Amino acid sequence: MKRTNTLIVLFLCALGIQAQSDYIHGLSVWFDQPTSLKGRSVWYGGRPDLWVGRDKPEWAGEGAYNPDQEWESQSLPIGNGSIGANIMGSLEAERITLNEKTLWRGGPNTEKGAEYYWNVNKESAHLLDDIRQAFLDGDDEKAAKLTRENFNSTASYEYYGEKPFRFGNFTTMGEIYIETGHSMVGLGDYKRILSLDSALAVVQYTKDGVEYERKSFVSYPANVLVMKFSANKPGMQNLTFSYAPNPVSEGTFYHDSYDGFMWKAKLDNNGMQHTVHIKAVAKGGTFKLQKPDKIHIEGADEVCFYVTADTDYKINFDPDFSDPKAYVGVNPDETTARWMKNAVKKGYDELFKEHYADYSALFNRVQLDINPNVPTTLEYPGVASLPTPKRLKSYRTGKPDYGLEELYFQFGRYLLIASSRPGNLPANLQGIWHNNVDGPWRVDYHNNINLQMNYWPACVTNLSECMLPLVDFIRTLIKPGAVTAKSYFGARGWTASISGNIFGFTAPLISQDMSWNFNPMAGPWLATHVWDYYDYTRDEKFLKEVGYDIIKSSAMFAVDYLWKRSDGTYTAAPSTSPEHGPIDQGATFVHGVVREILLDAIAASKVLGVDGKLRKEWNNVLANLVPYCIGRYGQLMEWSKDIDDPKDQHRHVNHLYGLHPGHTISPVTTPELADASKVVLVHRGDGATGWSMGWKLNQWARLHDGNHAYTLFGNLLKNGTLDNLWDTHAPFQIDGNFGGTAGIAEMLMQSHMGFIHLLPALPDMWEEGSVEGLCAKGGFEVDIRWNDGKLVEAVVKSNNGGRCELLYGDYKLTFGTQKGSAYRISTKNGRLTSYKL
Ligand code: FUC
Repeated sequence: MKRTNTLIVLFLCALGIQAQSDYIHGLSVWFDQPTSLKGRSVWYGGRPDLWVGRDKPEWAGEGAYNPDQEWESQSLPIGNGSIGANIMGSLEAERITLNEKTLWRGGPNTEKGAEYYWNVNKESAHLLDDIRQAFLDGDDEKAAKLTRENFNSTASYEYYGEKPFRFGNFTTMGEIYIETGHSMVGLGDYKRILSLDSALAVVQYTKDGVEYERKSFVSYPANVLVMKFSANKPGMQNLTFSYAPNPVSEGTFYHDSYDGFMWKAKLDNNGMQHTVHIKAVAKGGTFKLQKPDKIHIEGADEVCFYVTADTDYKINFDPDFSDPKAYVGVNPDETTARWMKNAVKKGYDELFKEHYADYSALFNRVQLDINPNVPTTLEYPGVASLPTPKRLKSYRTGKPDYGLEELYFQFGRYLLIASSRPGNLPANLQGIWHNNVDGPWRVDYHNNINLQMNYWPACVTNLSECMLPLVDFIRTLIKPGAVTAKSYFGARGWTASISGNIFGFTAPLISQDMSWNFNPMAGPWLATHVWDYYDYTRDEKFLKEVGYDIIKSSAMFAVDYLWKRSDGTYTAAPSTSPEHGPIDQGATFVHGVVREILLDAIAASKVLGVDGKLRKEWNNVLANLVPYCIGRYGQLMEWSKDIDDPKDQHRHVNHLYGLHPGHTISPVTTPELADASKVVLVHRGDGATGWSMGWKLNQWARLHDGNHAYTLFGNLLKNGTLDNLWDTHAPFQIDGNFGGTAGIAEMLMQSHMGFIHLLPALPDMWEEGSVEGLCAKGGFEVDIRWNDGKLVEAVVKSNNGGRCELLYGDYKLTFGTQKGSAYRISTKNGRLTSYKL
């Protein structure tokens, strides 16, 4: 985005001024066509005719297809990490899907109680010797059979697999309708805009000569969804507000006079209490129709609706396995009443001011400007003023649009702020947004790439506090995960498996398909993020009080899980490469994760000066771990045998874990392994589902091949992105958005190898540009400006003091820094120089 536009928008937003064109010319995702209301009854897989008013849809919406296609591709997502909403912007009625992050079915409070819920792991550890002996005997089929039959659990992943459904699923908080009485006749100038500059959704149109506007945002400080309906003429608001609850919740409407109501309910399967509190405040006009579930206003000048929602869910790091209420906390009537009182007292303007201050303090930390001076004739003329779907369409035909690329990068940051804020759970498979009773993969926490990918952009794009919900989530896994670690592997520490819920579920699922269901590296992989958080922030207090125990116990698990062979070497047996291939006696992916967590644990123990003896053990395992191998095609081998197929284009590129997200393969330190990784990426091709392209983009960037990384980024935008810029697998999955944003940062700056690498993978197409505010490991913030594909200057701000090592091309520079000081870096007389500012 061109900076002048940003400034205008920020200035106008700060003043609370409404200026239609400024929203679309800022960083915005926008549409010029209203959506229909046809997806309104989505709860029976889009078949409202199946609704008979009593049978409850336990299952609706599955696989790659969301029955409400408009919701998926045309809606505008807003959120504050707790409350999520999608603004549909239909004309006759504003339709808003509502979510609260903790509204989940399943858990220990289901019908058969806590002990049943937790009694899910199988005691299989004693079989490891037999499995390993089978590998020694060359009987891989026996090893596979024993693994298949014993390393699953008793928990179904589908509601129809068991009653009660223990694993559960993320579920909708219902839908809001605000009928306007408008028809499409006489409609003009329609726009539905998501302004990333202010985290505000705006719907504008003219009708019979009157300009109408709806503005919506979800405030993090006030925990409320705020919607304002206005027009440029008084008395034009004739609105009927209604709310349709989640059909699997059972409850009662309570009305508050004419202008508000509450829905107090419990989920059918686990009794989770939840409350939605709604209030309307009008300027002028009259409230009519005293109904418990409706608000009707006639002839108002302006109406503000406030909606707040909560559940009784309580995060618990130390659940009592006999207590069905281990995750039950405060009555949501109390919290929502408090939030509502505060919201109404403050009113729209003050709430927006507070929201804007909170949001922009995070969002504005990073600026990206690509080819700001490119002659517009090189870009598609006028592209910047097209609605987003048309921009995407033009981009798909190969026409450059650097503004769209910047927008995609910033959209990932926007989504993270909207779906992951301290005090609530991490972003799930769809962030915080889902429109159905149940959904693909239970809209869960998927631990074999997806949840991890969600957090790749957090620290590097200067949003480290958005990572804290992930750390809290990991803490929920430790106690139950210790049982899982012991049952299946006789191991110390803890681990998780493929799928997580919000009730500490760490076991594998019932399936015997080990390719996905055998995933003991879930725990260690998650724990590497805890070290990353420390490494970026250098928050030693965090490491000491929270982080270290997680990292240490994961490293202990990893060591115990490995098979120590008689020659003293360690290998992962049994193991799998997620979602792909056989049960193996040394999947490269597992070794990659083990290396990473052991290196993290060694570094962490050194920082804190503790656990010297353990550190020795970790170093010894690292030294004796089966090495990475290069196979017959020159490829990095995925399994212990050289069975890779060069035609295999599987979406998971697990064996390159050490290249990315890990750091044990790099063109700088292990050039042969980097070359072998490149062979794998060439074999896998440049296509795939959304998140997979996002992953390969990061991996090409780590190979310092900017042009190839750019190809993957282009393919992600062209083939893995919906009109509203949401990533699609299909269906919508948010991981690809986050992977994409992280990948762009990786193209511009990397810091995983112990030094800050400036412009490591700059594509030729990005001739000129600048990025400000990226974060590097070691506690640095980095601004970079380049021209003609070359570094002009960089500014490194040291937030923590200490030595700074830099690499740019063949130039290296090391210098001491003072906490709080900034240094200008430039190339002069054939070398890199630093100058304290
Ligand atoms: C991983 C992927 C699937 C899907 C699921 C949610 O297991 O392999 O394709 O994205 O997560």
